[in-house]
Amino acid sequence: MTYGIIATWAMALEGVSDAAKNLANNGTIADNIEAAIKNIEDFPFYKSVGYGGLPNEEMIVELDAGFMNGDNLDIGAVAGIQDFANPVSIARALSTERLNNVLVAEGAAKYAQKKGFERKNMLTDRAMIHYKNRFKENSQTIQPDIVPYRGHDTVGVVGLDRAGSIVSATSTSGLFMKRAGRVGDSPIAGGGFYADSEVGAASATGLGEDLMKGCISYEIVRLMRDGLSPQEACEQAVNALETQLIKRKGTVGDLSVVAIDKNGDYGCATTIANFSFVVATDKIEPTVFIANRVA
Ligand code: SD4
Repeated sequence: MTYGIIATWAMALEGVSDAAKNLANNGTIADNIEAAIKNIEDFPFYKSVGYGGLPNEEMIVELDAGFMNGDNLDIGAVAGIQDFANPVSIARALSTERLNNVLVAEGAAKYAQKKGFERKNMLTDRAMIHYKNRFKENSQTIQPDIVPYRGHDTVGVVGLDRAGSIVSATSTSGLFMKRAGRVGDSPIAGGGFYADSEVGAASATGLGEDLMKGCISYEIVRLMRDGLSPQEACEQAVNALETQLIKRKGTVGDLSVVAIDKNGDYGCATTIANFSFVVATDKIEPTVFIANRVA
C-alpha cells in the first residue's frame, strides 16, 4: 500500500522526513503526524507555532490545535490554551474521548494538566522582543492592525499510512497581536483541518477569519469525494472562496491549502506568492515545493 504526508511550510521538512521513514516501515499516520507537528512546536524560532509563537495583544501566547482521525471521523481540538508544550498532542487525546472533544482556554488546560501533558512557558524572549517592537513601530498603545504577517506559518499536516488511515492536524499560535480569546480556523474542524479515510484530507493556513467562511478543508474533501483530484479540489476551493469574498466583501486574506487523497496523490493551492509545502510519499523523497497563486 501507498503512503504519503504533506505539510504546510518548509519548516516541516525535518518532521516530514522522519515521518516518511516511519510510514515506509508501517508506522501509523496518527503517530507520525503528531510527531512531525511536535517537532515544529518544540522549535523556538517558528513564529506561528508552539514554543516561540508570537503572543496576542496582551503579550500572552494562546495556542490552537486540531486533530482528526479519518477512520472514525473523530475530532479533537484545543483553542486559546496557554502554557502547554504540545497542543497537538492534547488535541489528539481529546479526539479519543466520546464527549468534550473541543476545549478552550482554562478548560483545555485543566484537561491537559489532568492527563499529564507537559507544562511550559511558551513565551520566548525573542517573541517578547517582536511584541515590544510592534508597539514601538506603531508608537501607540491601541491594538495595531492585525494582519497575518508575511510568512505566516501555521503548521497543517495531512497524510495516509499503508493501512489506509488518513489524518489531518494543525497547530498554531494564531495571528500575532490577535485579541485575547480570538480563535482562528486551525482548531475548527472543516476549517483548518478535515480527514475522511474513505476520501482524503485537507488542511489550511492563512487568514483564519476568511478560511473559516468557506469551511475550506471540508470543502476540499467533499470535492475529492465528488471525484476531483486533490490538486483540482484545492484549486477549486481556493478560487471559489476567493471569488465569493471579493464579490461580497471586496477583500480577502491569504488562503493556502494542502490535501492528499486515499491513493497518496497530493494537491496544493494558494493565493500568495511563494507558499512552501513539504511532500513525502512512497514515490517522492521528502521535498520542499513552492506554490504560487494560480492566475
Ligand atoms: C489563524 N490560520 O489563526 C491561522 C494563521 C496562520 O500561519 O495560518 N498562520 O488564522
